[in-house]
Amino acid sequence: MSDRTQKPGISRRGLLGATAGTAMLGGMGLPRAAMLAGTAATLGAASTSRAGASVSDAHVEPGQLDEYYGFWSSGQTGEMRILGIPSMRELMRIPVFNRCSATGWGQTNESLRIHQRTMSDRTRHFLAANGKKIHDNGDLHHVHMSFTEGRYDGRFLFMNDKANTRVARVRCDIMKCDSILEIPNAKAIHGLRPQKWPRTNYVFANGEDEGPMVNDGTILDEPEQYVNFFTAVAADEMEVAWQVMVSGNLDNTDADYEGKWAFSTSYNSEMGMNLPEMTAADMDHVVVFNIAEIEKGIEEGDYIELNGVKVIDGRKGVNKKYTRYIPIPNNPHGCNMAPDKIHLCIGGKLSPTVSVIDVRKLDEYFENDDLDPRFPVVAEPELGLGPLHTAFDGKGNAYTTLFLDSQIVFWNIERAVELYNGADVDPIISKTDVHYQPGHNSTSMGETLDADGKWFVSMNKFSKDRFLNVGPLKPENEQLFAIDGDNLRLLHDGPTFAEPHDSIIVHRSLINPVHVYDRNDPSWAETRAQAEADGVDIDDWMETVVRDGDKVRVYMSSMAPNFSLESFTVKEGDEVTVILTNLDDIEDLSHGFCMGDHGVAIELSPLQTASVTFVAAKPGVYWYYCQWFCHALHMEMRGRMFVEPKDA
Ligand code: CUK
Ligand code: CUA
Ligand code: CA
Repeated sequence: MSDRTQKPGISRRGLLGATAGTAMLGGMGLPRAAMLAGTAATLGAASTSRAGASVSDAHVEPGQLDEYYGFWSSGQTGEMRILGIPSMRELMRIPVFNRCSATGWGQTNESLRIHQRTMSDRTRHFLAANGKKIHDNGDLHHVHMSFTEGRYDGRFLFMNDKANTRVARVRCDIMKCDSILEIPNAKAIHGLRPQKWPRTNYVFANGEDEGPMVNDGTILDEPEQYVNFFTAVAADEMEVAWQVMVSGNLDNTDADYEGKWAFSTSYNSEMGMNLPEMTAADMDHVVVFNIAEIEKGIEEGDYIELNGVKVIDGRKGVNKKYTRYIPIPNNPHGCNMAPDKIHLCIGGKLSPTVSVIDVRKLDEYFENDDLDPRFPVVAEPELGLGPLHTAFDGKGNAYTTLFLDSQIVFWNIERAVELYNGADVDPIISKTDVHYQPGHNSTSMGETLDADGKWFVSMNKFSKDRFLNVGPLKPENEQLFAIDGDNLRLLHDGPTFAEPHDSIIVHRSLINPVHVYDRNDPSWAETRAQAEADGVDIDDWMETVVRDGDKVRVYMSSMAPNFSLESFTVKEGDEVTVILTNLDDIEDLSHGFCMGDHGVAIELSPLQTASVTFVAAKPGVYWYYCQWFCHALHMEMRGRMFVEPKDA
């Protein structure tokens, strides 16, 4: 065993002892100023990379269309966003885990069904105790598209919710969320990636937080009894396929290009419950999941059933055919599979290194128990301070964010392997300042076999002085670069609201959304069934009010600038459901339905049906109106709800 494999990079103590240690510790409990002090040096250099940039490269003239879609997470905002690349224009926000005032997401019956389909009784109970029907927040870190044979197939986007342990799916034809899956057993779904090969049959999802296997209060502060869960979601059905119980926690994940492996980083192999404990070991690990063996284990009954899920025991040393734990320094974070189909890059975070795993060595690694635990590691270049995530250009190069150095390091994978084997080469091609503190980065098509090495986005966590001051809460800053020979040329600063983590850049030829809804869209299938039971045709002009005990269903159509009903009457205390179809089939002619004083507002895009239910709690006259500007007489598109007193 070489020296390197025993003691990779510099030790944690060495790192923390250096000046940069101040910066890293700043992020771990010291005031933020201390952390930012670590990057002051990069401020002076801020303009150098800008000087040579030709802004025209990224300039998309008014009326011209971008060449790429960018699909963006939004962190604690809980939505997904669509940008145009290279213009960096924000094109749309897709509500997913959040409650949206504009579209009624989280309020329409159609969206509530999506939220509630897989909701556990436990969650229902929590929510009811807090006077809610659904979670209306989320923490959406990772958005990734479905693959067929290593290439984006334009069908779905998948995303995680760390806050409430969920996975959601967005249909790319209508760009709306069509499924939200609550993940049992696991806690805090963080890393998420679709299977790349042969297609996205699974979406892999990491539970970040440790807890007792059965979390019913019997076990509390006994971390030695805690476990963690890796989840494979069946992507077509949006159901949990299986889970693997693991040792340590799980952070980021990725999958290979052969459909054989999934990988997850762990920063808490120590199973520590506080910062000193979580950073105690020089080595944490990457868990390698052997997909075929796990599927076989499930088939052969080698699992326990926990909350309706088949769970394989893949804890360290329990059954080595399912999982292997590759030691990696030091609280690793990012986990990115290169489109060369060979190299997996792991960001060392507290270690200044990126560990490179050669997936071709994994068969032998699983078959042979006597190999060095770090046998699959084939390179570990020292790149700079705080390496987090790595993106690729399809030409054998890698681009790693250095959080502490506020830089992107552009390096060559093959040369890093040569260096590891003792050659006298420098894998680093160039370093570029970013502003400031980058987390994720992405390259155009970079996580697919179509990686084209054209555009690069650095998703920076701090913007500080880059924009007009807007008060103590600043936007994030996402910088667009052209990949230009050996350098990155800065073309654009893109301020963005809280707080995208990850993004993908997808060529527009792969995405083909519809312009208006298909009347047979499954989104409102249950609403259609209810209407049929009431003898109403939701494809036609509707002006029917159906009373069903103290439930009232109001069927209405919209066609600019009219609602089909200029008024309707209900009784105090009635539960009112308004079912609307927008019969306008003209592109971009959306209406809305907002019921004043009732907290009710929904979107009705062309040919869409949606419904909303509320209680008419107080007698009186209430105006409803169309809240999406649709016509010269948009203001006049309104009507009255009469709520009669109960005893009238
Ligand atoms: S994580 Cu945020 S910078 Cu949630 Cu992908 Cu690394
Ligand atoms: Cu219809 Cu505004
Ligand atoms: Ca650790």
